Amino acid sequence: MIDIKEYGGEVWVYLGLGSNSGDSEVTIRQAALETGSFLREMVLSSIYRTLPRDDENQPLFQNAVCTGLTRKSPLELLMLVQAIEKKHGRRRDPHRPKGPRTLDIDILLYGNEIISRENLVVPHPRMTERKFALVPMLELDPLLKEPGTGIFYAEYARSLEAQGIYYISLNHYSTTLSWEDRAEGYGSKYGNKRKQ
Ligand code: PH2
Ligand code: MG
Ligand code: MG
Repeated sequence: MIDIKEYGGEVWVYLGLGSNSGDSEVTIRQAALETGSFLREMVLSSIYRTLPRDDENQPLFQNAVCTGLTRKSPLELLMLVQAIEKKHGRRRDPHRPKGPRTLDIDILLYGNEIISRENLVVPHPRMTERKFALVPMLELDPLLKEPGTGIFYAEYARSLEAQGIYYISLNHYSTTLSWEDRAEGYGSKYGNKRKQ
């Protein structure tokens, strides 16, 4: 099968964006626009509100995924996304590696390549257990498969438990119903707890 995604020496990449400090939505939209300088035909998914994972005692996140075509090498791409993180004032508490951040950009996929270096592992090693990465990514391409295994990412997403992923981009919707109210409709264990 011809992989049109690598046509012309360009590679499709998927970047995960996350923020839970400052004006997260503005930061994510701005950061995605900036990736447009090295991602041709950049497309940004909807932005989702998501319950924090790993380090759970921190504000809600906003997460999205962007994709596009690049000629940059994986390590060049890493440096470019780190420069965007830095530009948005990324500060991290060294004692809380998974704590609050103004902007986190992770390389989820670099074409079909499997990369394992000290500072860069692709596909992102935890993406198959994180709906905050899978759901926005699958919005951009529901048929994406895991490099190497060929397993559909949709299959991983389907088998995961509810993780509190809330769609928020429909602005008219948010004015009539707060996300907390909709969270109850989602049927997650968090809905009622957060209402009081
Ligand atoms: N990032 C983390 C840890 N936990 N939780 C959510 N919901 N979204 C994130 O982007 C996130 C997280 C470490 O990078
Ligand atoms: Mg991350
Ligand atoms: Mg990161």
